Amino acid sequence: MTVLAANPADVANWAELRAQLEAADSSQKAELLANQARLARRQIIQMIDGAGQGHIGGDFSVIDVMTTLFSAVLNIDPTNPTMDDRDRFILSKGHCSAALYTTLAFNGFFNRTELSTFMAPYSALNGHPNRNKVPGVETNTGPLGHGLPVGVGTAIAAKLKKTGARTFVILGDGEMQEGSNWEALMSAAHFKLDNLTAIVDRNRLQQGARTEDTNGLDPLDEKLAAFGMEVREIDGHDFVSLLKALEPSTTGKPVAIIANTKKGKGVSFIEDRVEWHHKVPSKDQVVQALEELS
Ligand SMILES: Cc1ncc(C[n+]2csc(CCOP(=O)(O)OP(=O)(O)O)c2C)c(N)n1
Repeated sequence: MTVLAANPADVANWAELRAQLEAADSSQKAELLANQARLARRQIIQMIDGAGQGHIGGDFSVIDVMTTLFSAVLNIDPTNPTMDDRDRFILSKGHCSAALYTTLAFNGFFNRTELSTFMAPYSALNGHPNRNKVPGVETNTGPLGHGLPVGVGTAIAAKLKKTGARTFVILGDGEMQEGSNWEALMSAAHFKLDNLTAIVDRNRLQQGARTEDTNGLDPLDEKLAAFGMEVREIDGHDFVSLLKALEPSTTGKPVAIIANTKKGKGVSFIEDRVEWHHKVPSKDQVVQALEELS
């Protein structure tokens, strides 16, 4: 098994982008983050092309949220991924591992050259993320409905240890059909976990169909509020809104962000099309997608 380690060049890039973002005004911030997310989408499409498998639709809907978190929000140190007071990030929709690996590598957790091994035999970069193989992965995910319960645990632990650490969990909207999420939300509200932010990637598609046609969630805002969340609903591709929504709770309640996104965002023929949940682009489509993302 490969042991993945921080790469100094990527750590330097991460630190430089962080410094630029800190000095930037809000429109410059959005521009810097958009560029980073564009590069991530290019990387993801090349990984899926190389592996011949992956979940491009959900990777592209969520990559703007993840880019914002890792580049601008999370208290992390890629050279010390188990730092005690780090913020915890959990990608509960673990099938979007290409987006997670790209984000971790771009932010210095391991060498980005490893990304070309995505889903190859003996690679650490499995289809679903494994915390024992990949630095920065807090918990194994893939079976839907487990990330938020773990996030409730890390948020409670941070309270007990008084570290001030925040926990962020990204869930798919189809994933919200798993009852375990609603049990976790009840606990989050009960324990007043204002250090927990649950982000629903509301792309309105799941595997094989539209979410509202399968097992509808609307009115999701009202349901989350009824479960005791401070609800923030935003355009999940708008970096200014994302930065604002990712700020700490103002009410003492856990935060739930409904990030309205498009599955496949960024490439015209992939956007909002159900078949691109895990369809693999042809060689011509890879060229076209890279052109659109250039
Ligand atoms: C418990 C469980 N059931 C089924 C699956 C198979 N599965 C993988 S992705 C997916 C659809 C998820 O939809 P959503 O949460 O909306 O993710 P997104 O559309 O953002 O990719 C399903 C059913 C799984 N990974 N885990």
